[in-house]
Amino acid sequence: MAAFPEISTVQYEGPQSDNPLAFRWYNPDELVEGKTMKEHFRFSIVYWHTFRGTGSDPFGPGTAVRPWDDGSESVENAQNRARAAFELFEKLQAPYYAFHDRDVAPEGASLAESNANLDAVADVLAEQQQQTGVKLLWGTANMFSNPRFMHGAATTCNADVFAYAAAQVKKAMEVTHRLGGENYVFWGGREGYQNLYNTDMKRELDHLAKFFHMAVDYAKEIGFTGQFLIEPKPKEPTKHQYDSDAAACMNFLRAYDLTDHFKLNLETNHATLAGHTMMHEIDYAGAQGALGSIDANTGDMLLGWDTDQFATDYYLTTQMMYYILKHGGLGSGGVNFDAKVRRESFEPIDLFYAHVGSMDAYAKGLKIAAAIRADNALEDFVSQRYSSFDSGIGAKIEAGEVNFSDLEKYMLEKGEVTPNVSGRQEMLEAVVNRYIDRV
Ligand code: XLS
Ligand code: NI
Ligand code: NI
Repeated sequence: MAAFPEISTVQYEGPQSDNPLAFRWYNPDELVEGKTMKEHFRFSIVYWHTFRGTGSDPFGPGTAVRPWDDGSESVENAQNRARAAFELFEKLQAPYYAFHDRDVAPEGASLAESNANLDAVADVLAEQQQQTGVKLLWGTANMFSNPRFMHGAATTCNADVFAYAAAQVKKAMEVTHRLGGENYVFWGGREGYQNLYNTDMKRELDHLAKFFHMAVDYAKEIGFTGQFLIEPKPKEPTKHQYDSDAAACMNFLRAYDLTDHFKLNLETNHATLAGHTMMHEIDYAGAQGALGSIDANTGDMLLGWDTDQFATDYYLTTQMMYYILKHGGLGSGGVNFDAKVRRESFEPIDLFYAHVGSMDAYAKGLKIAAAIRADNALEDFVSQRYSSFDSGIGAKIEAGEVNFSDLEKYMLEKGEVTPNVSGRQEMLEAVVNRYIDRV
């Protein structure tokens, strides 16, 4: 029985369409900078919000109506849910999906039972992937919901919990590998602390690095060649998360000799929680050769938490796509909708409106970004702005040919600096508007 009987596969109808269940901008086969939109985005739907989210909040229970789900924690219900999920992935023309182990299959009374449940649901996932051609962007392990992880997983104070987490990741990696997952993600749900009085931060960071090295070793052992990704987030649920932003992650990876094995999975709402723009995070990761994938969502600037909303703002999607293009794209990553419908949007069809609207916003953002790039409308300005480093003393500084004494001598002779060039921020902001108008 179909889970979404009233919905047929969403099609591209073009910008003039008034149909909220049609794409106006996302045209999978359309070429942008020599690649199809499908290849640029590698859109992915998340299992947790879309199929396990109920709309509950601290003030009330779930509101979501999900007729295909009997609400039980049985393996059978999990398998039926998987079938409904693939129907949605297919109808949205999403080529990928992503899951946590505990979203797809119920946790059992023991580790052995949980593993068996996961295998039983993975059978259906494999069968559905086969039938629909939808692929796994990444898998991950939920090591933050169960009370055993209250002090963290790899950064816990309890060695048994560390061992449990290792066993859980081992299994999640095996299932991800079995399903052909192209990446494996670590988001450190409770890898952080609430209060330093009770915390040995150095020891926790050392343990986290040990854990990641064990994951790298195990990938080799089983022949998993997918990309490992760390997902930065500065807070929530803990007050201080260790993987707070792209820069902190890179510093950690470098300090513990892990940069060859990990890239970053950047999330828009996490960037804003860290006090950054998403384009900042993308450009920083890209500059470090570590742009892996993105969790596409947005926060609400009037609320201070991870609201995980679907992004529809063209400025945001333009900025993101501009810097993704600048760094050569997302490689084995994708645009993964780590986003949930609002509690009031409780009907199944809202899941479609949400994804269609945001896929379109990214598609339009891509086209705007490509148009800006085609004219070098920002790039020319930026290279001109730094042109004093192209020749003369600037070129010598970049080439490492001069030291402090040389520069002192140069300046004593010259006496004063050549006047600065204007930053022209206001003009450039209007330039971006011009391209938003035109596309
Ligand atoms: C939570 C994270 C989480 C990860 C996967 O804020 O975004 O959903 O993406 O564990
Ligand atoms: Ni995320
Ligand atoms: Ni998040």
